[in-house]
Amino acid sequence: MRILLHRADGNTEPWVRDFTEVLPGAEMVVWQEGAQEAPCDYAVLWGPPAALLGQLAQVKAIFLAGAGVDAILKFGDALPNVPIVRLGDAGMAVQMAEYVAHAVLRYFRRFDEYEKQARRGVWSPLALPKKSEFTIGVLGMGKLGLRVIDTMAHFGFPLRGWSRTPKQLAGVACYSGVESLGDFLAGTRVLVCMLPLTPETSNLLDRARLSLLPQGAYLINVARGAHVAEPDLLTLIRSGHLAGATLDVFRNEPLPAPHPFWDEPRITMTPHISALTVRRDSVCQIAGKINALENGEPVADVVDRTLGY
Ligand code: NDP
Ligand code: OXD
Repeated sequence: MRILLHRADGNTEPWVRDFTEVLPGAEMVVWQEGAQEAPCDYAVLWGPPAALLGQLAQVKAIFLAGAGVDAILKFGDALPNVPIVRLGDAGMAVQMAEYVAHAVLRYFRRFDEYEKQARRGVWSPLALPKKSEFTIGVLGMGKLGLRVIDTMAHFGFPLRGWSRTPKQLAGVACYSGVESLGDFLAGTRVLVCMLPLTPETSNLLDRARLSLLPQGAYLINVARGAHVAEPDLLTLIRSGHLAGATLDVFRNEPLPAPHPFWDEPRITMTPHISALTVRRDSVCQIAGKINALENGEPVADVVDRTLGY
């Protein structure tokens, strides 16, 4: 069995090593532009260039070494008509829970303000917001969103979640469909975006939608930069309608040097690290799915190209 491997970061060597250990019968082929390779049975890709698509003609399935699928579905009909399989959790959900819990608690417990006070030598306890009014609203109740909801439930915050299809979850107010988004936002104090990027969710959080959040609301975006209209977010923070944001993802990554976010102290930024790919877990998951496909068995996390996730 031949497996084509590509990673946009070029760090293929440890992946080849892990795949060779986990799937000893497989021959790993690292994609190189211009090289004429014999056909491969499967491909494992992250951020492939268009030039690689020709090498996919005979693959039986494409595996993505990540959870988001926007970077592959953008190739549309140029992709072969084979299953595209993404990572399902594979060690990312717990990281998302850590990241979101940290950001929520920092805002809720006013640690930013204590840090500023400490710099000025000020010793002054601050009042806590009412927890019963501090509702966390999670956009996207999938593999990662559900783990975040479960984690935040332990802290006793009121919780709500928004998804495409209706859900029922004990202790969580569940909303579904675009017609319910206004109500969902109106009662959300901390909005956590954990949606896939699709034609329906692109630019979802624009000025009109963000304005539906109550005064003093806070945004955490760990999904994709294109969910948020960046100038609108900045306007609403500067006007005081929103208290601030923690952003892990941006329209252009790395965030370019002359970008107004760099100068806005109410925006906390991280370089797309909220959930890093855990290589060994990912290799084991993909290898398990390759074995299942070879045995004619179904696999989880197959992307629905029509829905875009
Ligand atoms: P899932 O596919 O498991 O979950 C997606 C959720 O979004 C589902 O609940 C789905 O609804 C909901 N959804 C999709 N479209 C809509 C819509 N139009 N309206 C309302 N809800 C919608 O994805 P994951 O949880 O695994 O991952 C989510 C995203 O997180 C990824 O797509 C990726 O972009 C991002 N990510 C970011 C990382 C980072 O480091 N910053 C790392 C990993 C992922 P339903 O349940 O009804 O289908
Ligand atoms: C992913 C990501 O989608 O790293 O897995 O953003």
